[in-house]
Amino acid sequence: MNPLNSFPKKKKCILISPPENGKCSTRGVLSLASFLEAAGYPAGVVPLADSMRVEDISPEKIEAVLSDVIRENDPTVIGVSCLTADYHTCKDILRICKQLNENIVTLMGGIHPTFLDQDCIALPFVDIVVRGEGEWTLLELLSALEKGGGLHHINGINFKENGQVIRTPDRSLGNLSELPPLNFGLLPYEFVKEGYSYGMMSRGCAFNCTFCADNRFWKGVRRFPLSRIIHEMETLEHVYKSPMVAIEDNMVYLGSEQFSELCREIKQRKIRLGPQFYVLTRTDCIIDSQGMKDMEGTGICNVVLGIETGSPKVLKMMNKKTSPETIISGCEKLMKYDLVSIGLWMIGHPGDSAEESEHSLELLRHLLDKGFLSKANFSYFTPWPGTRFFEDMEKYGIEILKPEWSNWNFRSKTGGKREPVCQLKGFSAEEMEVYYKKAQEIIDQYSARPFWEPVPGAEKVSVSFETYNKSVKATV
Ligand code: B12
Ligand code: SF4
Repeated sequence: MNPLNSFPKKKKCILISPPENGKCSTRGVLSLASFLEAAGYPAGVVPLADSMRVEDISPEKIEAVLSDVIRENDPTVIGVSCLTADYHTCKDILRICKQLNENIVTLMGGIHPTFLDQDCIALPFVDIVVRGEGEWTLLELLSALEKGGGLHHINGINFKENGQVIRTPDRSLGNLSELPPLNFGLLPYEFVKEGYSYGMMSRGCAFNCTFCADNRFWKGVRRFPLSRIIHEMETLEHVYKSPMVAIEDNMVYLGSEQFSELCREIKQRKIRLGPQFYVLTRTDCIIDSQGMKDMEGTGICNVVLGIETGSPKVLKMMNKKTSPETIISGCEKLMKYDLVSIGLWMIGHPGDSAEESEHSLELLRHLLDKGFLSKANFSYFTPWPGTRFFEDMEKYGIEILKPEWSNWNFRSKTGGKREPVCQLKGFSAEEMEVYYKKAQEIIDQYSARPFWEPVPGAEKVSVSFETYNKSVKATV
């Protein structure tokens, strides 16, 4: 297939990535469209960030893009992929679609509508909500819509019929080996070239941290064949001259046989990766073995670790299954290899307090001082939909301070400045901010800001992966 074939024919199903995603080739919509195309159903992806910056999003700009897309393709269905932070824009997108052509069937899918399906289907301009994994549901849905039959037999959706909302049973997960590698040709060529693309070798997570809904969403871990990510890495490098920037699996077992195999393939095939290439993992998922040595020479240089806190009490509350001791030993293992370790930390999880945050900062200082950790990044706890905290805020003493979903975004809108969206009984937002500031001071004392963070004195610069990408591209 010609990878440069963006929109050569009319696309009956258009999938939209909202502008908040920036110049990121988001895998949700791309996987859906690649699956549909491979099944012979013409599908296209419209990344709205190709036409507007996050700072300039407006209904008028969205309408201008959508009216062109609708005129050129005359689609049957338009779907949008929705996170919590971009829900407001996703609503605008589907409202405008209906205004432009009321016959278009509008779909909302992604993590936010999966957990708040009743809210989303209640919107007058949303026809169908798709819950959970989308590929097989969407294909069945399009085939049913084409045949003009009912939708009752399709699992994993909410739809409207005679003024009633029907919620079909949850769908079981699909067989990942049926999914083709992502077809980046379904995105505009320049978008992929100028933007950034990440890879994934699996779906789901083996852990079940309280603050994260990924396990509830994906229900355990499934792996893709290794050939899939290799194919994507090679396509991005050779066709787009835009090497992959990261592996965004929830957790990768560094040093495992599977990961070593990937490393060996990267070296054997001489695949070039983005200069700040990173993988995400946990401190207890590092296997000190030959596999770790195999990473040498691959171009994987950053390991991002979900550390969260140094407080044993809060780690327990998080069901993180780690302790300060395992965190230290995991970081120590990494130190032996020529890798930059970047710890992600959180302030304000239920159970946290001024006293517990002191323990957290103690561990941070220890890790940085010993050189066990190279960089660190702090964010505030957010009670995401799909977690127990969202479902029962009162029980956990959570008080929401920023009810607007659009504020549930740590980066783009505040130009890098992070603010808590909630506070706890016994740990106020002001106190959290004090600890955030203290953490930042420690980080700066050790020059330990990760590559995507602004340097001190440049706080006004909007920090996003675009900033990262510019710096990456400058060095490619
Ligand atoms: C890469 C990534 C990003 C990328 C791309 C985001 C994106 N929209 O894909 C970028 C850097 C832009 C990003 C930004 C943010 N992210 Co992010 N990100 C991820 C990550 C690590 C992987 C996403 C991914 O590719 N998943 C794999 C694909 C295949 O799954 P999927 O997108 O869910 O799509 C499937 C289904 O949901 C469904 N589906 C999805 N859309 C649609 C649409 C239709 C029509 C249909 C039918 C089906 C359907 O079908 C798809 C295929 O099965 C996830 C964690 C994770 N493991 O999912 C966090 C995650 C999505 N991010 C999260 C967060 C919090 C953020 C930020 C708020 C962080 C910040 N900056 O403050 C921002 C929000 C930006 C915004 N859009 O407003 C949370 C979202 C929580 C929530 N309730 O919204 C997650 C779940 C991490 C977590 N556990 O907390 N992120
Ligand atoms: S926070 Fe990370 S390790 Fe914990 S459940 Fe979520 S993805 Fe898994």
